[in-house]
Amino acid sequence: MKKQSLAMIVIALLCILVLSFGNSFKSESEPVHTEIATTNEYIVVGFSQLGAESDWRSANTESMKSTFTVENGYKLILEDGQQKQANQITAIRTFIQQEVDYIVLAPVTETGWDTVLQEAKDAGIPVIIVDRMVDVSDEDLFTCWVGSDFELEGKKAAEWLNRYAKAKGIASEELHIVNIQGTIGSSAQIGRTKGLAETARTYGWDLMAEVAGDFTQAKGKEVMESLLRRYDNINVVYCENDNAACGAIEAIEAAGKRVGSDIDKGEIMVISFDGVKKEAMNYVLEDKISFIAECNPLHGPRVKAIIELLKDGQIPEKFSYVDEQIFSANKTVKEIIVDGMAYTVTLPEIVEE
Ligand code: GYE
Repeated sequence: MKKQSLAMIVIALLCILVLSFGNSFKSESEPVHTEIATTNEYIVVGFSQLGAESDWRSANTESMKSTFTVENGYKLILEDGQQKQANQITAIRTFIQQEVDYIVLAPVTETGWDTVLQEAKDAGIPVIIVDRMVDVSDEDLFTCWVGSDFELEGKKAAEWLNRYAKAKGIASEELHIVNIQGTIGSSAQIGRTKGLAETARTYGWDLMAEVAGDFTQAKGKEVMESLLRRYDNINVVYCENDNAACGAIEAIEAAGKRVGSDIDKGEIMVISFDGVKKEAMNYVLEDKISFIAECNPLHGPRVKAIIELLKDGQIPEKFSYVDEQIFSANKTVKEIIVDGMAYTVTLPEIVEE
């Protein structure tokens, strides 16, 4: 009897041993288990990009893609909102269902985010806003924001124009300006429009029209064509990004007019933003675009640094602004001062692709 029960215990122990070995072999060889194990090793980032309207946007998407790679320990889920807020809201809801670790949002316009951001907050997922801002009732609805000071960019462009006109002896009321705006309601549009409008008011410039150009080349061209039909005295075109500027230049040249800084000799001056599109940078070197206020799209590493802080349990700055330069090939103005800060005019650096 004693011998029998001892044998049974030994057999039982052997069974347990074999089973547990079997299991550990299984978890190494079965693909399902391996996948679950490896997914947990990555930080999953859901990025709702607003669209693909410009060269700036493409560079921004690329920066995120090349930063949040598997080699860097990330799994990036990228959703293109195609310029529609509704698509971006759907993307965020999907990220919540997928239980991503972080949500990154580049919002198309500022308002209308409260509900979906509350949903992300309730799910305990940090939301990092990038590029444009959100205008929400409670800033605790997002973790932090990183991007550019768009109003400052606008003020830089307007102040450069002021200095240029003064140096050339062009009277304020002789500046007949049209503004080809970006996507209406986006931070980049709101800030750049404000920067120009306020400076125009201060100096008494003739700001004749503000028309939406959607940050695209096609719309920039179309809007410029109609502005040229409406006004025969335009001498400054303020374009809220490089793509719209390139479109406007097409329209101006097609109408048989010349672009350039010599507005006292009948040229139409083009002012722009970004400094990303190669064609626009070359136009600066040719003085077809007189001035560009830089807007830096390379936010990938900045967002990664924020995620690393959060991972370590640290609190990132709520708002981080990127330092930016000003570009012109015209030698009339060498430096401008805006909000007490000096900015030196430089030539854009053209990086070969
Ligand atoms: O200037 C424009 C883009 O929000 C800063 O959006 C961004 C703007 C950028 O389409 O080219």
